[in-house]
Amino acid sequence: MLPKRRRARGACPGGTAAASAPAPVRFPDVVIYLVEPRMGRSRRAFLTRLALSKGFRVLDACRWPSPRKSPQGWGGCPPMPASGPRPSLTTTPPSRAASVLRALPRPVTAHSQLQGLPHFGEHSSRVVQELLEHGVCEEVERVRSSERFRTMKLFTQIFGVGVRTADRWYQEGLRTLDDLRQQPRRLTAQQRAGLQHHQDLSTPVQRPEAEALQHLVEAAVGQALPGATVTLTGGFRRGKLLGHDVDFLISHPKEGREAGLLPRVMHHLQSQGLVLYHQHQPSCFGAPERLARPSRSMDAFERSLCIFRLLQPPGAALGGPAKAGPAWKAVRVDLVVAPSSQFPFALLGWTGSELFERELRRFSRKEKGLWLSSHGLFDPEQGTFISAASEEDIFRCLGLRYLPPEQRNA
Ligand code: DCP
Ligand code: MG
Repeated sequence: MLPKRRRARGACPGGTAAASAPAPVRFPDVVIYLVEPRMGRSRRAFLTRLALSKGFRVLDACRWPSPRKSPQGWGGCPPMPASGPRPSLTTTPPSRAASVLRALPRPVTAHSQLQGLPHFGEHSSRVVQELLEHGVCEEVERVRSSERFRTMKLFTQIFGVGVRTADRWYQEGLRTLDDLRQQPRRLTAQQRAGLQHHQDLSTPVQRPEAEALQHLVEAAVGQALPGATVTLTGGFRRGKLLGHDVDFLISHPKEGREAGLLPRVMHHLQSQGLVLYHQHQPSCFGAPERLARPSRSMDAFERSLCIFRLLQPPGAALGGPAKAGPAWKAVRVDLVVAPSSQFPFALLGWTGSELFERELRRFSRKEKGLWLSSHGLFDPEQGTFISAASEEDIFRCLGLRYLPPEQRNA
């Protein structure tokens, strides 16, 4: 047995057997989950290899996803409006079990399908049973209709409002958007913009809209610096049809050429009247190893958090054909700039999903002793970064089979 760290580095770039091309899928209707929570990595890798070699599909070589943090606990406020394909159970069961449900490839239609799934205790099972039998669960409905849940949900959907701010406002007795509008001085510029365009911003962005925005951003970036690249990331890269915003990663193949690019891009976009609001955040690179720290929740890339004014095609007004609706729609857009050496890590990090990233980083840290972030893969024992030229390379470095973006919708 090699010590943990040598084995981890030995996995790159050749990869382990688990990373080599799997045999053709012979049983497409069968998915194998390795659910033993304390299974060692060698045993899991062995079982994964075995299943793949026999032609089975294995959902994920990582562990089961852990729940999203929610200060409200069971029935707490979802951080983002739900969109995209989901299990047919649309209410919120207890949170660890909810993560498992979200990771299933198919809707749950019978209670027996829960057998053997982790984190399904007596309580979660009862909730699911009630939902399957009656279509509703009394406990879920009680939470969903509670004043606190509804207020937290309303407030956290506003651009620039997180759970802590929403909670503070709730404690102070604020309940409605009008309550907030009456107190503009306590709002940040971002929150004011969020409130101003709240109706549009709480309408999901559709894929054609994301593609139209991609063309606009590409044109502006091309004008500002020929050769610079624009990549659609976030949920739309994972194949989602709807999103709460549109995320782009901007880079240039030659390291350093991206410096100073974003303000020029914003200038081009603004001069065409496409920007309703934007907040520029310069990069905040400190000591390199600090960027890789597992505790870091946010990366240090330069970015612009924007609200775009997206012209709507004729007849596509939100108000419907009978009404003279707005000819444009406000859409949230994030533009993030990454130097080319960090691009594969930034792409992986910004493709998400958030839960997938969290689990991948946890796997990297716990199983490989390496710190993964949107900036790189850091070996804390050696004090060095492990370079990678692509997302595939990063998966190989971690000894994992490559998962295309569409399979990262945890
Ligand atoms: N991300 C990040 N740092 C941030 C914001 C996001 O690393 N400050 C990552 C986490 C997400 C991905 O980027 O996985 C995209 O973030 P979004 O919040 O836009 O989430 P999605 O695009 O996955 O979903 P949605 O459809 O709601 O936009
Ligand atoms: Mg997004």
